[in-house]
Formats: sequence, structure tokens, C-alpha cells
Amino acid sequence: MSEEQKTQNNYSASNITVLEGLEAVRVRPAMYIGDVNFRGLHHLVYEVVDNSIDEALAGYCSKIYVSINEDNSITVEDNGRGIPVDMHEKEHRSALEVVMTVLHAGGKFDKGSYKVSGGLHGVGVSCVNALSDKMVVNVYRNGKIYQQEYSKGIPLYPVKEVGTTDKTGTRTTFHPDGTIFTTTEYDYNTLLERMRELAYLNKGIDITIEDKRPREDGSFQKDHFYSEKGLRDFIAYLDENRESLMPEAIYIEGERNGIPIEIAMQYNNTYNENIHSYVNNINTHEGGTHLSGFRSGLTRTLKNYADRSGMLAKAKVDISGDDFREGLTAIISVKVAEPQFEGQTKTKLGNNEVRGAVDSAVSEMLENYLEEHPNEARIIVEKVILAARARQAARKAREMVQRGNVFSSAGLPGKLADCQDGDPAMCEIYFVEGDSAGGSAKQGRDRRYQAILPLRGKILNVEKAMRHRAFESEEIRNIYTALGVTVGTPEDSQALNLSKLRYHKVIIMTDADVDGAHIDTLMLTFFFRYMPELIENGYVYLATPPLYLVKKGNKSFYCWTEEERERAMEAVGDKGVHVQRYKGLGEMNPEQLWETTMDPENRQLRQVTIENAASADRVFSMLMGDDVPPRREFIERNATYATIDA
Ligand code: 0RA
Repeated sequence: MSEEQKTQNNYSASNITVLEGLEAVRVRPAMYIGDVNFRGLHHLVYEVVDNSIDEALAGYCSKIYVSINEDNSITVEDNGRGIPVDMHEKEHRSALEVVMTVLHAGGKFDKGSYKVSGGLHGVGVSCVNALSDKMVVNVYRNGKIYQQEYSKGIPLYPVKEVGTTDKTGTRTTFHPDGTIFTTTEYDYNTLLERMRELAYLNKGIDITIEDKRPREDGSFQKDHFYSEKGLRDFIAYLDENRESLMPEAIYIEGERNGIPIEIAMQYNNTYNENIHSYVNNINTHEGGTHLSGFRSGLTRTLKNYADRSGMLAKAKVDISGDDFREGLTAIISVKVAEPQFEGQTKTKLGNNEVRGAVDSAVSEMLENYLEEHPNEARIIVEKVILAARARQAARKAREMVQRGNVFSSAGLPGKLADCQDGDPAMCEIYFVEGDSAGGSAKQGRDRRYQAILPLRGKILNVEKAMRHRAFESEEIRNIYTALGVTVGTPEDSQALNLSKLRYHKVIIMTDADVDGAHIDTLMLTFFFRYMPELIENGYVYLATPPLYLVKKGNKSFYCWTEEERERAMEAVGDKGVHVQRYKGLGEMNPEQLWETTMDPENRQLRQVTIENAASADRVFSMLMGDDVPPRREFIERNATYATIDA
């Protein structure tokens, strides 16, 4: 056998194992990327971008470019060293091909350094390749341009040279496989939010994102992110619509026991706690040891300072950990070599060594800060004392909420029309705007598994209210008791106890008009601030009543969009057609309400998800805050979602 033949034989032999690996990804894609829907689709982009972020964190890359192309393919380019292309001794193929086609081969070459970024699943670019019907990689290295193309992860030819260049870097273009994903249309805003977040989390990297699909007016969207001050800039962005108590965020950057730690925190004049934590650039929604280390370090250090200052003794008030976090916006970002993720959504850090590391870093740096900034320190302690006073009032109100639950059905709100089934997984509760629609819903529902709670008018705007005011509100207390949830666990006094949750679908049903949209927003603000666990577990939904009834003779069609109405009119013709525009739920009789909005066979429920908790936080603070101009701008920018009533 000639050398060439040998090489070719080996080439195909190693390809067989590769094929088995890629096939596993294609057979069970959800195991690798979470799901094959919207989330999984966008996850592909994060996976590719993560490799460029790693190259930047290693110090070799300063620019990352991302585009959604006209055919919904994605291009990611960086100016790093370029993926190595030399022959892999054992595999008899180029290193580039190994990286692109072998599962978990990504980190093989960078000995000594560990992969710090890496998506939630950290599956590597070969998974993206396996799930793409087309992928092209160009490497700029050694003065040359190298190229390889793939389909469903299989190389179409060995790596080849296609030109010369004076730059270095890696450019990857992939198109998601439509036979794997339920949708292959990318959402620009979703990617944009993630790129912004990455720029704040990794200061000094220049990130550009561009949408090459023309908008309706023919223009193109392009955004550029670059953060010099990292988490300090992130805090300023999140708190843009809040009033800060200090001119600049408190900032901690350092390393403890080999764990890089970066923290920024700022107090504002609201009553909410907005702490976002990250491990290796992944948002840890469920917190974990880094968050508990931050909390204990913060509490101990501030408490010591407050004690020493004598202000506490004067105020004669008991202080608890929560009081130090009221009106606090903070970002905690750590890099952990071998993170263990736990919890229901695998977003809770389990590594115990991180707790002490973060605690000691926070204590030391915060102590210095307080000594060096006596004015700010006094403002913080005064804020904490106020919070402690309010908390005592809140505890009384909250205990009323919890006591209500102990008496089970006897304690249920009088307005609640409960369902018969005792299995929460089967049960739904509708929060319905207004007593009259509530009445229709009660008559129209399937009482075996659907419960109705009518809401009187608008619930409290919790974005502006202190916690005890929220717990004192009868409407909000009814929501807690109807749901069967309680507040506070031994380890976290604000956590929600879901073990007695009585319904696994919590559905907000309001009119399809401006007031309805306002009530939706108030309810979502409440759930986001007070019951985020409910949203994270996928229990919260918005009902979608139809906008039109198109009727001719004995034929009738419900329409949810303008296009559907136009199509229905074409189906039946213009003559003698009657179009009814539903403005409120009350205009439908119980049967119609059931048919269109409550019957699981026909209804269109929209599940509420949080793609990006930090952005959601900022949007809620803006929508429900005091400043009008940013709110108007946001509504105008997103007006396409709400044109129907305009
Ligand atoms: C390992 C080694 C080297 C570069 C990379 C990985 C690398 C990977 C990716 C993925 C996307 N962009 C990337 N940029 C670089 C280079 C080792 C060397 O030159 O000595």
C-alpha cells in the first residue's frame, strides 16, 4: 500500500467513529443543546461565539463579528490565532477537521489553560456542525486562507488552501438543519441581548452584530458593543432608569484560590433586589455557592461597619441579611475550571470551594471601600436601617399571607372558583380581568381542572412599592393563597416555596386592548419580582383572545391576527360578510370564550419565558418606573407587536 493509500484508509477509518458521534447528536439533539426549538436554535450561535470568547480570554483575540445572513445562516468571525490546521498525528487529518467533527475535541489543543466560557451545555462546535445542513470554516493563519465545508457534520473535502492573507482568525458560517429544528428563523434581538451581555461580562472585547435580512423599510440593523469598565458599565446600563445612591458602582476584581472573581454593586432608591450571577459567562438563574458567598460576605462586612459606626445602636432596630440587599443591583461573575451545575434548570453552581473564595474577596474589598468612602458608607447604612423598619412591617403582612395557606380550602379567597381535580399537574388557574369576564369564564370553563380568579381592576405596581405594601394588598394576598405558595425558606427568606403550588398552568387572561396590556404588564412585573421561580419553571402563560369574528351565513371564523382576518374574508368573499372586532372578553358569551380562549384544543396560550434575566430586569424597571421618555421610546420601538389597536 502506498503512503497515500494508507493515509486515505486511516482517514476513512477515523471517520467512522466520527460519524457515530455526530449521529448520536442528530438522534438526540435535545440532550446536547437543551431543545430543538427557539432556544436550541439560538444556542448554536452562543456555542460558536464562546470559542471566540475563549480565544479572547486567552489574550489572542480582540474583535468578534456576528451576522444573521439573508438565508438565516449565521457567520461568526474573530481575529484570534485561527484554529490550527496542521496534521493530527494519530487521526491523520488536520487539527481543524478534528475540532469541527469530533465531539468534545474543542479544548484538546490549548493545554494548560482551561475553557472558561462555554454554553450551558458546553457541547462544542462539532455539535453545531452536526446539526447544520451546511457549514463552512475559513482559517486565516500562516499567511494563508484554509477552508473546509461540511454537511450535517460530514466534511465534503479535506482542509484545503484557498488563498493568501495577512490577517489571522477564524470565520465560521453555518445554517441550522430544518429537519432537526422546529424553527430556523433567527431573532435579532435575542442574539443582540446576549452579545451585549457578553461584552459587559468580558471587558475589552469588541463585538459587532449585524442583521443582513432587510427590514420592512429596506434598512439593516447593526449594533456594536464594547465595554471598558465591564461590570461597572453593566450596572449603569441595568440601572439606567433607577436613581443610584452612589456616583459609581462599588467594584471588586481579583482572584482567590485560583478563582477569578469580578463583582459590581450599586444601591438605588427602589425596594427590589436585582442580583444577577454568572459562572463562565453563563447566567446562574438559580444562584449557588458564588451567590451565597457574596451574600454572607456582604452581610457580615456591612453589619460590622454599621455596628462600629454606632448608627445601629441609635436606630434601635434589628437588621437581617435581606435589609442589606434592598434596592441593590449587583452582578457577580466568577470563572470556575470545572463547574458543577445543579438544580432544576441546571443553573445553580454547586462547587463548595467557590463560596469561601467569594465571601473572603467581598469582605476584604468591601471593608476597604467603606473605610475609604465614609459618605457612601453612611448612605448605605441609612438605607439599610430604613429597609429593616419596613421589613418588620412586611413580616406581619407576609405572615398573614402564610397563615391563610395553613387552612387550605377554608382559607381560599372567596372570589376563587376552584376546580375539582386534586392533581396540580392537571390543573389551571385563570386570572381574569374584571368581574364580568370572570363570570363568563366561570360559566364557560371545564370545572374539572380549570379554576377562575377574577381580578378587580389593576393590581398594585410592585416595581414602585415596598415589599410590605405588596403583602398588604388584598389582590396580591389572594394570588398567593389561590396558588398555594408561601414565601421564605430557612436558607432564603425571599424564596418561593412551590411544594404546595395548586396549579401548573397559571394563565393571565385580559382584554385585547391597552388596559388589558397594562394589566398583563402589572401581573408579569409581579410574577417576575415576587415569583420568578414560577416563570422559570414554565408555569406562567398569557391567554390570547381572538381579535375578530368573521361571519357569513352559518360559517364563522375566529381570527387572531390581521392577516388571518384578511384570509378569512378571501375564503368567504365580501358579500354579506359580518366582521366583529372583539374589544373585550366581556363581548364573548361563555361558550365563545371557552371555544376560543380556554379550550385546550383551540386556544393559543403564550408561555412566558425569561431569555435574559438582566435585560428583563431593566425592561421592567423602565416600563413600571417614573421616567416617561425611555418608556415611550421602548413602546415605539416595539410598536410592531401592538399595531392592532393603533
Ligand atoms: C486552540 C489553539 C489555537 C487556537 C485555537 C484553539 C482557536 C480556536 C478557535 C475557535 C474559534 N476561534 C478560535 N481561535 C483560536 C492556536 C494555538 C497556536 O497558535 O499555537
